[in-house]
Amino acid sequence: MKKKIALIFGVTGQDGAYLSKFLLKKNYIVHGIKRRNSTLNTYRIDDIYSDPFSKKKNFILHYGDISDSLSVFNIIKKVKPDEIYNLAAQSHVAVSFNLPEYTTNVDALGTLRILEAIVQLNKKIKFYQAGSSEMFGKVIETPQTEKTPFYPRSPYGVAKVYSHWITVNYRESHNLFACNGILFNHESPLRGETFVTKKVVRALCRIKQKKQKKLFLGNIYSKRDWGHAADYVQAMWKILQYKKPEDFVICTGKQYTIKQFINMVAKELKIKLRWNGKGINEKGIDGNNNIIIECKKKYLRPAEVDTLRGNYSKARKLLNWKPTHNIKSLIKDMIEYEYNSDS
Ligand code: NAP
Ligand code: F7E
Repeated sequence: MKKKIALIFGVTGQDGAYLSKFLLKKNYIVHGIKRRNSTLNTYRIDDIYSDPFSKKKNFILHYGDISDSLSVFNIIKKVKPDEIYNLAAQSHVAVSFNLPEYTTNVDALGTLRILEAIVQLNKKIKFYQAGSSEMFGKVIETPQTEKTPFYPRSPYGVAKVYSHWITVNYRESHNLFACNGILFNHESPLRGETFVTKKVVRALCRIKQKKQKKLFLGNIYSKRDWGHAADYVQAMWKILQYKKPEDFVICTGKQYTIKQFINMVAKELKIKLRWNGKGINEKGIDGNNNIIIECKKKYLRPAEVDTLRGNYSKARKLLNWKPTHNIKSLIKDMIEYEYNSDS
């Protein structure tokens, strides 16, 4: 049987790496788009990189950029994929306040560029759009489902709402197999170092190993529904294998504050941690009375998403998907990786 071909925009990111490995196991030929960078940015996928001169390549990288229509069009034309996964994004919410125009170009118009290329080249290509729980923002109801109205709170969230609706619009007006995954926060050892879970795990591991003295954070009272990226990329694939194109919420249904997450990491690392003070003056103190955690205004956002908790009933029922990891196994996985890395 002919192998299926997948094309991943955002292949060098956390989800791109997990999805590539998942699809290769499913016997796909995987193509990915990487950006030109002054330093190497493929560390998450170096272990699956094929020799570019080998005849049996099953993982192939192309230079491209989702802000460049021509490169998007030409790569899709050349690769002739069966499935496209759009994971490419300026994905940092706080950064989107500093780079609103750039974030909109990549996270909103980038999606349009792919959809338009699909319409021009081959309407049979299936399309997955990486939607986000950030679209729910200042939540209208809890838990959030596929029917919950959006109320984004950042340029990132607003751009993702555009991508959500343009995907729905192309599905309805051009009859595309185009789907939105509305994914809640998902983490892993490969998470970018400036997202809060990775920042906390990495810093507390380094503090435990006496390589670092302090961790600086922002608002530790927001609540998130955190899952594991390995589970969530499986959902992306399942969404594209469903009999018709639909949108799905993917989450765990459980939520914790950042402070609870920190306490769980500290407990796992056997760091005695107590808290003192309130608000921005709250501090985390270890068993030797050293202040190891401080909150700084610099890390507060102009508008915060205070609480997110999803309901994945639709995915469970129609896709037979459920998370296999819980917060404890996620933390263990992240700590183990940190301890085995030499930075
Ligand atoms: P990530 O680690 O930040 O990866 C983003 C990827 O997009 C990287 O490969 C990045 O390339 C690429 N990219 C950025 N700008 C690009 C451009 N102009 N052209 C081409 N590629 C570009 O994000 P992630 O956590 O894997 O998330 C994957 C997707 O899911 C993103 O769209 C994100 O917004 C969305 N999402 C994530 C979560 C989550 O909790 N992780 C939840 C919901 C939705 P470089 O490596 O060169 O930077
Ligand atoms: O922040 C608070 C921060 O940056 C989580 C992206 O993958 O998930 C991610 O967006 C919470 C926020 O993730 C720090 O204010 C406190 O309330 O880890 P985060 P995010 O903003 O939820 C969604 C679903 C996406 O789609 C995004 O692409 O933690 N927080 N102190 C902090 N956050 C960071 N980054 N750094 C801190 O020092």
